[in-house]
Amino acid sequence: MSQRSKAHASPAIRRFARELGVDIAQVKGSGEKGRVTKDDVQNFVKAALAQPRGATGGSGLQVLAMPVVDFAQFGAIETRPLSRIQKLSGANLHRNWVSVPHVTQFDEADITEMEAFRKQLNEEYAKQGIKITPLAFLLRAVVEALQQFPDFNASLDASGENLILKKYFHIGVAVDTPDGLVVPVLHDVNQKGIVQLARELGETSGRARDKKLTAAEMQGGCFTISSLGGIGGTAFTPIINAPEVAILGVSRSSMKQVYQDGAFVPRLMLPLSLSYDHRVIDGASAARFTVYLAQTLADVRRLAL
Ligand code: CAO
Repeated sequence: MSQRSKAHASPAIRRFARELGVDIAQVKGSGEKGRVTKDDVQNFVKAALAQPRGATGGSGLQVLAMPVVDFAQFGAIETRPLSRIQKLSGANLHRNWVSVPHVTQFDEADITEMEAFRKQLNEEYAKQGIKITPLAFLLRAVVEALQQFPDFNASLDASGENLILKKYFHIGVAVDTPDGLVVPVLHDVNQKGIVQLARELGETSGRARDKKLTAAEMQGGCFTISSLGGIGGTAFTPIINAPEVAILGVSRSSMKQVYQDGAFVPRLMLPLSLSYDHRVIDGASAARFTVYLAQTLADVRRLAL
């Protein structure tokens, strides 16, 4: 006799259990002669949901439940709700972190010449109120690299079996605002020069901080740049803005002794941290991408080509 037929339950209760994905044979009946009632099925589901998940295999992500701690027992506390942006971006970041196999490739670009040129441009355009930061150069250089390595300008389709290669170059830029992180998208970066990009960057990040971005301004990105260079740090591991397949983290440039032509020379080095989706991009491609990007930044004349 099968387990299923052993359980005493009416057809309606069996159907109810089936709808909830409950194996009725596992439910202990509290009714007459051990009959399974609706309450028994509901209690079974409640108990299953309340159970801490162990590493029991299966396809789902099964982790221990987070302990509930009364922090007040250890000292004074204050409770502050997360902002709307934090809740929204937190859910996306969590999904991306657990569902995309991330690897981060680190490199450094020699931006000594680029900085000299940037400072010169900055002086020239200050009168027009345009501030040219390294990010404007990075946007252009990233597009050069995306054109050279099209797999980075792509997304997996819903089946996960095809790569959709994009022929447009819209780049998201992570902007830190008092309410949390937002990622406006600069469109058609391949068609814009450094000065125009600097202007757009200033306007867009200002609008982001004033909470004036529209939903459309945050859509359509192919690749994201997260620059913490204005703040500090030497490297970090950014989370991919899926379904994009890579993100570039930029840290603060610093003067370093670099061995060149038989001597140590002081050079301004910019740290790059490229996180990529290892289902789509392999390590060798990521290393080639960052090497190419660093070469492009080292010789910004290439951007004019
Ligand atoms: N190395 C050294 N200096 C740098 C630099 C770098 N990599 N990048 C920027 N700077 C300098 C700029 O030149 C500027 O210098 P001056 O004030 O002397 O001219 C200063 O740092 C401040 O730059 P900025 O931050 O105003 O401008 P930006 O174009 O570099 O960045 C923006 C704009 C909007 C991206 C930035 O303000 C921001 O919000 N960054 C945070 C992004 C973030 O939070 N990422 C994390 C995501 S993961 O959680």
